[in-house]
Amino acid sequence: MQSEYRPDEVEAAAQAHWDERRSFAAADDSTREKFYCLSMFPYPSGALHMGHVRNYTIGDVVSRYQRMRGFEVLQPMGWDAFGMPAENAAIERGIPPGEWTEQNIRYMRGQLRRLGFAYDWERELATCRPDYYRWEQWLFVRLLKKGLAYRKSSPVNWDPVDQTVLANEQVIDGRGWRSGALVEIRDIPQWFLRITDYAEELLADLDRLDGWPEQVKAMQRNWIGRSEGVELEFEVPGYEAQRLRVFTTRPDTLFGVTYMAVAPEHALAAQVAAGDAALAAEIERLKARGTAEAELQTMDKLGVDTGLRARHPLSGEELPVYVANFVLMEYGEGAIMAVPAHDQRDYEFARKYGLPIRAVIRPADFDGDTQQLVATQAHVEHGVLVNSGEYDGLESMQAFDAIAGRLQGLGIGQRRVNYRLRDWGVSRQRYWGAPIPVIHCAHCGAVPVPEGDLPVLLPEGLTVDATGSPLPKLESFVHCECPQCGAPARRETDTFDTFFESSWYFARFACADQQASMLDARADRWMPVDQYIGGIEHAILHLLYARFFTKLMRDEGLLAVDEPFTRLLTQGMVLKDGSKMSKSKGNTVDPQALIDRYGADTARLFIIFAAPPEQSLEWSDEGVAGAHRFLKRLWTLVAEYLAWCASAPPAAESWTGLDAPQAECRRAVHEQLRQADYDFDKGQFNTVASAAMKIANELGRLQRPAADHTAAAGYRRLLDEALPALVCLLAPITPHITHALWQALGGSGELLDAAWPQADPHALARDEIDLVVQVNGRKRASVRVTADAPREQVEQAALADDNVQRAIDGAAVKRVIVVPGKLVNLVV
Ligand code: ANZ
Ligand code: ZN
Repeated sequence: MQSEYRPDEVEAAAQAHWDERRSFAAADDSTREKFYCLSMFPYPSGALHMGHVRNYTIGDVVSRYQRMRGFEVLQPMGWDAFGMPAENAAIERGIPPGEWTEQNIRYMRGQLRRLGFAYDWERELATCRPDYYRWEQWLFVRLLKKGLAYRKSSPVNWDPVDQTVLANEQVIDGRGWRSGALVEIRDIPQWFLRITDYAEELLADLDRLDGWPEQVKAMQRNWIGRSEGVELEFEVPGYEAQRLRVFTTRPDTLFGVTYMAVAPEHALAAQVAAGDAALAAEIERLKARGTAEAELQTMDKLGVDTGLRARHPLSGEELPVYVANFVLMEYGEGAIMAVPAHDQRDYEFARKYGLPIRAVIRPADFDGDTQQLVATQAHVEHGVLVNSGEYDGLESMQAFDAIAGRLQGLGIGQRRVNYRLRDWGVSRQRYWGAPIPVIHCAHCGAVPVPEGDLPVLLPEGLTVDATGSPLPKLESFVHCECPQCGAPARRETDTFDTFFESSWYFARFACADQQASMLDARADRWMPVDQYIGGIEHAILHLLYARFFTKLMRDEGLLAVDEPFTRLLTQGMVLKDGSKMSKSKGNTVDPQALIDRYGADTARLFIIFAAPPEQSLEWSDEGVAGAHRFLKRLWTLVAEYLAWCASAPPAAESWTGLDAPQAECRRAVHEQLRQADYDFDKGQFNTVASAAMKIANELGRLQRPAADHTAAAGYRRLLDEALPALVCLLAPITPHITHALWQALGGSGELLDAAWPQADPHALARDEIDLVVQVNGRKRASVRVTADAPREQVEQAALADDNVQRAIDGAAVKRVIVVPGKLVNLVV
């Protein structure tokens, strides 16, 4: 073996070796238990960034480890290849999005290969290819027929200068990112998936995901937002429907209602607008609010009085009815009973428009002036009812039941569960996505494309400009025949939200070559993913949609599992100088430069060693250099040992052939092996790396005897065991150098399939141990005895101690209790 560590040669040789043997092709029919390890696939943006490298290194370490533990491992990789950046690049550079994307895939695939990730490249997929997206078109058609997909009008951001729809992230401070024009909100018909039908199951099944971080489950619960409340009706004379229906989670505050409010899109608003042009204009203005959730929380609460009056169902009081921008049409009933004393939004609105604020809830331990409680803000906590007639003195929860029951009895209220979760709008007015397989016919309406006509191919090679998708302008794409009546018709030109693609790719990897169906039996062999790894930024939408699709596919009979990901690891950020590495901050480190300089193993080792996977990792050039120095030392340790072996005697025949320092060294090695095994199972890969470093240090520190010295045989026995164990321990983290060292050490078979090293309990046993000596239960001394000393010997040693003798003070010892390995208690 070469005396110098040359990473580029070592890494190229290892990779060639694996390629030749198809080492990472997962066998669908293996008799071994399966382990499916998946890292979130990347968007082919151009080049890997450090966050990718971290994500994929963690995934690779898990995969290689599970393989050494005897599993048949599947670790695939692919490309989340539709999306806006490709369109932007096309606009800026005049390259068709498909070309740009494929070019990036080629480069990034090369980078991933260079990093030595154990991917089954035979299953590689790119979501922009028809053999992938055709199946989501197929599924969509099935969902349409089941009523799980539907069309309705919904607001989008409209750029009046570029004449195009903008995504939320393209709206900056209310203006189009490119044109700078004030963005308008327009309602256009769009396609939706009925994820709300699955809200209950999506919520309930979170409780079964023991392998998910609590934080992620909490975010999902919150997003689904189940609330229990009451749906009730207020009489509104003069309103065509006569009754205004609202949803409230706080019927206990019913006597605190001082006004009503409806969304600007509500039928009541439309009615009053129809008869009053000035009012209509104001209501129109109230509609102009962003489609982004965060904005709704912080925006100014604005509204207008409709002139209509509602009647309070219990007190009979008259309440003004407003149109307000903070009431959402999509939630509950699109209308609210406003309780400004106990709801902060209602409070701000009431202050602004001079509406009364009436406290009806007080804290249980409060007997002052309740109106004082709401002098500066709403009092939102539960409490005890006041100013509420016969309900005074009840606790909020009791009052909830009592008032809900009363309303139900009057036939105007109903208990109801509501979800914050909205149906998923999957239409995007963009080019670089999967065409939505629908044809619009003047006679038949929206007709699904017949299964036999799928896929609807996305026309490639089109030039793109800032005016949005070229599809609606492409006559050859748009013009078609109605599949039902044969009349000339128009093809849908919206494409799917790119979350569509990432919602099922994990299942497709099981059978990526299947041309006849979306999934096949292999999906049941591999699913669920045993370990999923990715960024916390996907904690809500991607994971929710993936869970939803899994249930959709199950209900289509395509998949047997209820949940896609058994265990989830969300890796921490990569920081530099304390802040997240990002292009905008200009503090990135290019992984390619790192690999070019030090090789893949150094990059991998640094990333694993520098922090536990879930925590953020602070970049350190010093740390990288340190990782590299360690690998060089490791290489030298093995090279020098092998050179020494050439003239050394055979290894000692048993462990008794080790001298004292050697035996102590062996014990230290095995203690680290035990620790590493424990840590690896808990995902603490950083301490596995440090255990390996400690082992190397122990071995390096030990005196290497001259080949003709009596200690040589013991030394050889020690290193013949310890070096291969060390190599195995590091194999998942630094697979290339360990591959070379394993071969040099004459390891049998492939290192990839070598058994994960286990500590030998015999090696861990200490020769001598310290025992506590108690007299009548009080500690008096500690004595050193051999680990396997018989009882009499332990007794003798205890009695021989001066402190013990003093404590006994000449009394007769009545009883001796020995707890092996721990203590001796003398009872006098
Ligand atoms: C009266 C009330 C009093 C309310 C109070 C809250 C506190 P969650 O918990 O998220 O389900 N609400 C209902 N529909 C709405 C809509 N379309 N747009 C905006 N707000 C709406 O929230 C339910 C509460 O949000 C409901 O209970 C209602 O205000 C409001 F002290 O009714 B509440
Ligand atoms: Zn037709």
